[in-house]
Amino acid sequence: MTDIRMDWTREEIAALFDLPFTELLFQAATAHRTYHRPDEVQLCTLLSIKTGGCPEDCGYCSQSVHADSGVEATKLMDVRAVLQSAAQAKDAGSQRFCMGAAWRNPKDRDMPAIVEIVKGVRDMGLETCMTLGMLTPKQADMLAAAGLDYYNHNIDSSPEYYERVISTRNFEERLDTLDHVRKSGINVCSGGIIGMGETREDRVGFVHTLSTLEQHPESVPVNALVPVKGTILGDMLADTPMAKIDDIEFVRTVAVARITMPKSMVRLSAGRESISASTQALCFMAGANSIFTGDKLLTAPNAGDDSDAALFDRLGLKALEGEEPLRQSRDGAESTMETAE
Ligand code: SAM
Ligand code: DTB
Ligand code: SF4
Repeated sequence: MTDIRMDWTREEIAALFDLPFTELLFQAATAHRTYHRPDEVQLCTLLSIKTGGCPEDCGYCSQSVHADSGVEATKLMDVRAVLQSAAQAKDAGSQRFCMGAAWRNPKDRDMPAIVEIVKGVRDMGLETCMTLGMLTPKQADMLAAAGLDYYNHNIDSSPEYYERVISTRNFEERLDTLDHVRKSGINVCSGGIIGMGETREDRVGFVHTLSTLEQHPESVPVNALVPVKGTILGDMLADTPMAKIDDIEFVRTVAVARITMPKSMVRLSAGRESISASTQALCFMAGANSIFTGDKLLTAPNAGDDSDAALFDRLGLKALEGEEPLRQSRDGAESTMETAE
C-alpha cells in the first residue's frame, strides 16, 4: 500500500526527480494503481464565465490588463447562458464543469449570481468547480453552502519562482485562500504551470509545497505553459525557443506529483495541444488521470473532443464514470457528499 504522507522533504522529492526515467515511471504507475484504475481518465470541461480585464499581473496570463494579448474583457455571464453550456458539456460526456473568472477576487455583489450558477450546474448532476481568485473565509463558506464541489486556486510554482512571475499578490495569500477553501469543506484543486523558465529545483519546491499541505489537494492540475503572444512569459518563450519545457521533464513532474500525492486526481491541464500523443501516453502511465475536454480552455485552444476520442481509442482509455466526490467535513473526516436536494 502506498502511504499518504505529508512529511515529504525537498531532498526526497529531488531524489525522485533524479531516478532513472523507467524506474520513476514504474514507481509512479505502482502508486497510481493503488488508488486509481489505470485505464480511466476523468473528463472535465472548462468555461470562462468572466473573461479578461483582470488587474493581476500573472506573467503567463492572457487575461491580465498588463498583457497585450487582444483578449477582450467581458462581464460575468448570464446564469442561463452558463447553464446552457453546462448542459452541452454533460451531453458531451463531461463529469465536471469548471468555471473560471478573471478576477483578483470575487466582489460580494457577484456572489448571489455565483451561488445560483453553482446550484444550477449541480442540479444537472455535474460536479462543480470554480476558480474565481482569492476568497475570504465567508465567501468560501457561501460557496460550500451552495454545494460547490471543488475550488481551483493554483500555487503556480515554487515559493521562490512565484515572486518572479506575479507581483500583485504573494504566495502566502495563495496559501491563505487554499486554507479558507479547505476549512469550508470544499475539495481543494491546486497545481501549477511547468515550463515558465523555472528550474528543476523550482519544480521540486512546487511539488513539495503541495505534498506537504496539511492535506493533499484532491485535484492537482499540471499545466504546461501555453505561450500567449503579448504576455511576458509568452513573449520571452518566443524569443528563446530553448526555454520550452523538455517532454521527459514534464512527464517526470507528473510522475513525482503522483508518487507524492497518490490519492489525488492529477490533471493534465493546459498545453496538451502542444504535447504529442506519445508524451501524453507517458503522462497517463505516470499517473495523470484527468484532462480538460473540448476545443477551448479559458481563452486558449484545447485539443478538442475528436482528437481526444481518437487518443483514448489508440490508448484503450475510457472516461471515468461519475462517482460521488468525497467532501471533507470541518473536523477533517471524509464523508460521501449528499446529492443536490
Ligand atoms: N483568476 C483566477 C486565478 O488566477 O486564480 C482564476 C483563473 S486563472 C486563468 C487559473 C489558472 O490557469 C492559473 O492559476 C494558471 O495556473 C492557469 N493558467 C493561466 N494562463 C495559463 C497559460 N497561459 N498557460 C498555462 N496555464 C495557465
Ligand atoms: C488550471 O490549472 N488550468 C485551467 C483551470 N485551472 C482553470 C486553466 C488553464 C488556462 C489556460 C490558458 C487560457 O485558456 O487562457
Ligand atoms: Fe487574473 Fe487569474 Fe489571469 Fe492572474 S491568472 S491575471 S488572477 S485571471
